[in-house]
Amino acid sequence: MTPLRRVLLTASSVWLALAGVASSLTGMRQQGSIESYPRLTPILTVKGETFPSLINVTIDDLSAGLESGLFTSVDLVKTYVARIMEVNDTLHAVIEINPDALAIAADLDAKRASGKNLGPLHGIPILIKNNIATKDKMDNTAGSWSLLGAKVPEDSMMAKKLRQAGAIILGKSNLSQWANYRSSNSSNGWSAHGGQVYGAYYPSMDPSGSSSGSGVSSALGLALAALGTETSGSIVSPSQNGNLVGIKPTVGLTSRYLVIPISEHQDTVGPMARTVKDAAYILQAIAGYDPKDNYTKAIPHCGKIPNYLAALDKDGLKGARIGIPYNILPTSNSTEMVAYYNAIEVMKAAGATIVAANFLNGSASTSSIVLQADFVSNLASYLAELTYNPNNVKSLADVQKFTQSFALEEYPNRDTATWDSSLALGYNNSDGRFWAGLQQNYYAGGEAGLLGAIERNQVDTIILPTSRAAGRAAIVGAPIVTVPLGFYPNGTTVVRTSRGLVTTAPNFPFGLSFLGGKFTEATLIKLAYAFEQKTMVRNKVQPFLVPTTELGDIVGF
Ligand SMILES: *[C@@H]1O[C@H](CO)[C@@H](O)[C@H](O)[C@H]1NC(C)=O
Ligand SMILES: *[C@@H]1O[C@H](CO)[C@@H](O)[C@H](O)[C@H]1NC(C)=O
Ligand SMILES: *[C@@H]1O[C@H](CO)[C@@H](O)[C@H](O)[C@H]1NC(C)=O
Ligand SMILES: *[C@@H]1O[C@H](CO)[C@@H](O)[C@H](O)[C@H]1NC(C)=O
Ligand SMILES: *[C@@H]1O[C@H](CO)[C@@H](O)[C@H](O)[C@H]1NC(C)=O
Ligand SMILES: *[C@@H]1O[C@H](CO)[C@@H](O)[C@H](O)[C@H]1NC(C)=O
Ligand SMILES: *[C@@H]1O[C@H](CO)[C@@H](O)[C@H](O)[C@H]1NC(C)=O
Ligand SMILES: *[C@@H]1O[C@H](CO)[C@@H](O)[C@H](O)[C@H]1NC(C)=O
Ligand SMILES: CC(=O)N[C@H]1CO[C@H](CO)[C@@H](O)[C@@H]1O
Repeated sequence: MTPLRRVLLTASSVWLALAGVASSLTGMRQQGSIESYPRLTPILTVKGETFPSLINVTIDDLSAGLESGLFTSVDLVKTYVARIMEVNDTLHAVIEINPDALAIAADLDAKRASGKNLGPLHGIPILIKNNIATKDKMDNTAGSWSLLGAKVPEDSMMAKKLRQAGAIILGKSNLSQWANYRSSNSSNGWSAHGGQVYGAYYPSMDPSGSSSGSGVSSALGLALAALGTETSGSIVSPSQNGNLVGIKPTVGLTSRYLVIPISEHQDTVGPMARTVKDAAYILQAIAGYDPKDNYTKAIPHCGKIPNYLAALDKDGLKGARIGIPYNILPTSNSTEMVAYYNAIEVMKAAGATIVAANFLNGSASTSSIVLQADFVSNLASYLAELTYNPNNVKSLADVQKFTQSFALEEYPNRDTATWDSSLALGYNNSDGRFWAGLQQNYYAGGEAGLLGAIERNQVDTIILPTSRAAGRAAIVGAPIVTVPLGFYPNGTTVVRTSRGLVTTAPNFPFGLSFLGGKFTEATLIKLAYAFEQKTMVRNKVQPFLVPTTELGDIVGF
C-alpha cells in the first residue's frame, strides 16, 4: 500500500465511521450506551519502530522521540492536524489551525538538528484558547463575529512565552463565546463563530466551559495540551469533563496582556493537560512577570518562579495537612461524593493528615458587581489595544449592539443578559460602589472562606470535588489544581439540557480539586502529582470517539 493511500484510507474510514456514529446517534442516546461505537486500530508500529500513542503521550515521550529522530516536529504537526480534521465535523473543538505551524515546526526541527534546544517544550504542538491573541495569521475573537479580522499590536505574553519555550502554537481552540460572559441562555462550548463544541466522553456531551475546545483537544490528543483561561471555573470545569489535569494559577502568576478579558480581578491563564507533570512543564514556561500586566508584580520572591518540576514527588502526600471543609460538603452520597471520600482514604494511606477546615460561612456571599464592572472597563481597555478594529467596537455597548443585530450571533435565541446587567449597573470598576462589591468578595473568599480556612487550620490545601471548587477560589484569585477522580458508571441516568447537551451520563469523568493560598502552585502540584500517581484514574475511562491517525501513519512517508 502506498503511503498516501494509507493515510487517505485511514482518513476515509474515519469519515465513514463518523458518519456511522452520526446516523446511529438517536439509537445510541436511547440505549445510553457507549459500547457499540466503532473503534479503528491505530498504526503504532512501522518497520519495527514503535510510536507513542497520541491519545496518552507525554511531553517526555515526545521529547525523547524528537531527540532520537524517531519523528520530527513536522511529523507531529501533520499528525495532529489530521486528528483535528477527523473530529472537526463532530466535536468542533478547534476553531482555526495555524497556517504557519508547519513552517514553525520545520524551523524548530532545524534548530534541534543544529544542537539548539529551547527546553522541554521544544517542538511540541500546543493549542491556545481563542481569546489569547497572537500577532500572526490567526484571529482572536472569543468566538464573536465582531472581532473577526481584528489585529493586535503584538503577541500576547502567553503566546510570546510559549514561542520562547519552543512550543508550536498549533491553532486556536473553540470556547464558550466571550468566555461564557454574554448570555443567560446560551450553552457551554457554543460560540457564534466557532459553533457548538461537544465533549469526548459521550455523544453530545456538554464539554463544560468556557475553555471547552481546549479540554476536548487535550483529552483526545489533538495537540499535546492546550491553554485555557479561567474567571470562575473555565479551566477546572472543562478539565474535569475531559478527564484532565487543569491548573488554574493564582491571578497574577500568568500575564493577561492581550487576552480578551472578563475581569482583571479574577482572570488567569493556565494549562490543561493529561498529566500533572505536563501541566507543570507548561506552567513553568508561561508563568512570570510582565510589565504589561501589573498584577504579575505580586509574584513573591521578586518574581522568581519556583521549579514546579522539582515539586513532583510521588510520596508528596506524606506529612501533608489536607483540609476538608465538612460544612460546605453536600450530604448526599452521590457517585462523586463517594469517590471524594475514597480519595480522602487514599491520602490518609499515603501518610497525609486529614484536618477539618470549615468555612465560616457555608453559603459564600459573593458579588456579581465585580465581574460586571470589571468587564465594562477591561473590555474597553482590550478593544483600545487593537491596531485594526474592523467593526469599530470600542465598548461593551458597541459589542452588545453588534451582537444583537448580526444574525449569526443568534440573538435573541441566545440573549445578552449578562451584558445587559453589566451595562445596567451604570458604572465601571473606577467607581466607589465597585469597591464595596470587591471587599464583599474578599471577605467571602478570605476570612469567611477559602483563605481563612487554610490559615486557621494551617493546612497545605483544601480539597473539594471539582464541581464545587471554582467559585470559592475565583473571588480571591487563589489557585486550583484539578486531577481526574472518577467517572459515572453504567446505568447512570442521562440528563440533557434544553439545548440537547448531555450533562450527566455513564462514562462522564469528574475531578478532584486541590485549592490553596495565593502562589502556592508548587505545593498543589506536589500533592496533586502524588495523588495522581497513586490513583491513575485517567486510564480507567476512555473517550467514546478517538481520532485514529497516529505518527505511524505519517512518519517516513
Ligand atoms: C497509552 O495507551 C496505550 C494503549 O492503550 C497503553 O499501552 C499505554 O500503556 C498507555 N500509556 C500510558 C503512559 O498511559
Ligand atoms: C471543519 O469542517 C467544516 C465543515 O463542517 C469546514 O467548513 C471546515 O473547513 C473544517 N475545518 C478545517 C480546519 O478545515
Ligand atoms: C496597572 O496597569 C493598568 C493598565 O495597564 C493601569 O491602569 C494601572 O494604573 C496600573 N496600576 C498600577 C498600580 O501600576
Ligand atoms: C452516606 O453513606 C454513609 C456510609 O457510607 C452513611 O452513613 C450515610 O448515612 C449516607 N448518607 C446518605 C445521605 O445517604
Ligand atoms: C453568610 O452568607 C450569607 C448569604 O450570602 C449572608 O447573608 C450572611 O450575612 C453571611 N454571614 C456571615 C457571618 O458573613
Ligand atoms: C470608567 O468610568 C469613568 C467615569 O465614568 C470614566 O471616566 C472612564 O473612562 C471609564 N473607564 C473605562 C475603561 O470605561
Ligand atoms: C433566550 O432568552 C431570550 C430573552 O429572554 C428569549 O427571547 C429566547 O427565546 C431565549 N431562548 C431560548 C432558547 O429559550
Ligand atoms: C458497562 O457495560 C458494558 C456492557 O454494556 C460492559 O462491557 C462494561 O464493562 C461496563 N463498564 C463498567 C465500568 O462496568
Ligand atoms: C478548525 C475547525 O474545526 N473549525 C470549525 C469549528 O466549528 C465550526 C462549525 O461549528 C466550523 O465552521 C469550523 O470550521
